[in-house]
Amino acid sequence: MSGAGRGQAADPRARGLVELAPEVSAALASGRPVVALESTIVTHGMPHPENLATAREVEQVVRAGGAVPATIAVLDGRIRVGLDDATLERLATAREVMKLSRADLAFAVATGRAGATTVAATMICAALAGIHVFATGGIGGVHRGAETSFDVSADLDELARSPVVVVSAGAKAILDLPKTLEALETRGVPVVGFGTDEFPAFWSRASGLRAPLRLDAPEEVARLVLAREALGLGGGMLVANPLPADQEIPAAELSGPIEAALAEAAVERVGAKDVTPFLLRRVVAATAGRSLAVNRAIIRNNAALAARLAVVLSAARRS
Ligand code: PSU
Ligand code: MN
Repeated sequence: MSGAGRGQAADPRARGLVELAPEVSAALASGRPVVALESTIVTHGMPHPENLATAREVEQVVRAGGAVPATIAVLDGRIRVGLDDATLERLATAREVMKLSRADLAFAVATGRAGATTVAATMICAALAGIHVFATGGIGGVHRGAETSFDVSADLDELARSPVVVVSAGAKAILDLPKTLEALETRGVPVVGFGTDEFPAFWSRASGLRAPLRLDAPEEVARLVLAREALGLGGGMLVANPLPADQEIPAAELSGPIEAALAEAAVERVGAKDVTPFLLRRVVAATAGRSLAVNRAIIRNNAALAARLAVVLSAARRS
């Protein structure tokens, strides 16, 4: 375990810039399970008030699974790991919150701007704090048309770099999923279908693509994490966790809304960081909110698995 002291980050250089909530700090100091949670879902991925409700319920799910939740954001010049309810509410209702990745995490710290962490930035902060398991909805990936736009999420490079297990429902069908899997393989990121042979497409269980690896129990995932550590391979991995069949939206029902959203994004010349939030908003509108309800179910489902994994992993490390 990291040996992080009370209120201090695991990496001594980050002291003073990373503030751990007392509960998170105490759990890490005694090797108890902690699950990191991102905040871009809250600020850019969902409308108010569903964003705040989701942020709260996801923390509850982690607690019910026996782990301590640590939602991460940048506020007042510091990386905050573990937010109290008032701070969560502040974030969920704030305007002008930056969407932070590796490129601009330090900018928000240096300027005192409020920032929400994407998968990439959450991985960096979790690793700094000594947290090894992180639950999100879906990771960013290779966008359709990336061969001309070069739009590839920094989440993929971060998965290759920061030693954190990310539990996600695969990646969204708004992306180019075959290219996303290719990019992960090139970067040496293990992609494990959890209880499935197929790589899930976020709202849908089916993508038509095989998950490169498959495991069926949290204990097996923990063994993989420990084997990677023992071999010194570095970097993180992706656990692709599909929704239960009775909760998904079948892929065929989403292709229309997704195509329409992509066409609109092209007409409006949406670019850079705005692409993912724009597409998500358009799909929510085109499905009359159904995709939003399913998005919430996905995050809960991933938080539950992440908690199980964190519990097993912390027990394994202590034995
Ligand atoms: N998937 C979602 N909701 C989101 C995101 C992904 O269901 O809000 C966010 C995550 O924070 C992810 C980011 O890391 O979008 C990827 O953005 P980009 O494509 O700009 O790298
Ligand atoms: Mn991008």
